[in-house]
Amino acid sequence: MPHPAPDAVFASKPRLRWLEDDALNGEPDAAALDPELTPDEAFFVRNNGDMPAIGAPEAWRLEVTGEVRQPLSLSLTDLARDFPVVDLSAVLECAGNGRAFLSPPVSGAQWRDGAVGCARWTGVRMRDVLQRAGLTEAAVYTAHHSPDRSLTAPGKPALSRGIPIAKALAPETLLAFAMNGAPLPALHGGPLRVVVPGYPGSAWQKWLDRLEIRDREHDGEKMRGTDYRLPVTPLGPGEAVDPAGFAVITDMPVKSLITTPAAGFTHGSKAPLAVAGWAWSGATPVAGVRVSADGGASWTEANLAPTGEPFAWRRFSAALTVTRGPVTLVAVARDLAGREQPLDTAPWNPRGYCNNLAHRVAGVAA
Ligand SMILES: Nc1nc2c(c(=O)[nH]1)N[C@H]1C(S)=C(S)[C@@H](COP(=O)(O)O)O[C@H]1N2
Ligand SMILES: [Mo]
Repeated sequence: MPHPAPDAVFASKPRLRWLEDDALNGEPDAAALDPELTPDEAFFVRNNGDMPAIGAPEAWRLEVTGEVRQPLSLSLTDLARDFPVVDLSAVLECAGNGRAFLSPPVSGAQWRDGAVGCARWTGVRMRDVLQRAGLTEAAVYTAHHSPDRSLTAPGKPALSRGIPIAKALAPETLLAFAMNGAPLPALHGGPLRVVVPGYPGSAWQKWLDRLEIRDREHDGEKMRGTDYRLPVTPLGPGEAVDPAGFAVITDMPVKSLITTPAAGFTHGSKAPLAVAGWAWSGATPVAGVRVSADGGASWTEANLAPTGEPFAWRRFSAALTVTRGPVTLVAVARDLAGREQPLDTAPWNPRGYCNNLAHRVAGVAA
């Protein structure tokens, strides 16, 4: 596992399991995601390339270029002084979360359930910065640039993604410099990253040093071919892959995670078993969650916390009667459009994105 991170990096993330990968990629167990705001020590890390050398935050500049009337060059102090500073809670999930459960297997980082977290993000609205710069008539898409470099193609950017201009102007899209009330850690893109609630993690560019506005869909690193794209009409394993039939992922599916009890639990009393976790989705809000303690043979509608912030995850909970012996807990969330998590079969696509297969947790009732 030859990633080059110093010991202090690993020490700062005691809850992560590190993936077999040249880049630094780690995820926690589901049980570590039980707090409403995921603590830094349990927040997954996904790097496509190297960890860039970041100098003093005071020296950081954000350039705003491309289809704007007035290019800008802003320090972090300028950002916080010239624009309203806002806070919001939002789920950040890697599009590849759950890839390890696909059958047949798909190459790429073998995430299980943990490439997701919910944090409080503080920053300024991308919209406010773009309004200051003034968009030209031609502006249709953003392009996010950062100094991290590919580990396989020396000198090339590791990742340069973008979003449609309408999402760039949405009130929830931020340029964030703090996470859970602390300065944004370097592992999470400090000193400045993009926050795009509802979009896959790939859109949340870390170490943002240039925000470019383009007159067409961005074609930067990992925006092309099948990268972070889904086939418009479903493709089965072994079917011919034509990237022309793929579209950029701009929404995340409804999903849930059981965070209590932990996998391998023993429930030693006659009392009902307390089951709880989180439900989230992209643009379409969560409508409800049902849970089962017998692997899906019978179901109970869970209590769902009232809608709070639109892109934060919502607590579900239930007290389930269990019979002695092995217990398999299952949770299935659904959204307001009536879409439900698949119960048995992970949705397959050539790159293994957006797997929202129902989460199962096994234990024993003694
Ligand atoms: N500059 C840069 N930004 C990036 C990435 C990257 O490799 N480089 N990875 C993206 C992907 S694929 C994800 S899922 C999220 C992960 O954010 P995290 O490491 O803070 O959890 O960052 C995104 N932003
Ligand atoms: Mo990702």
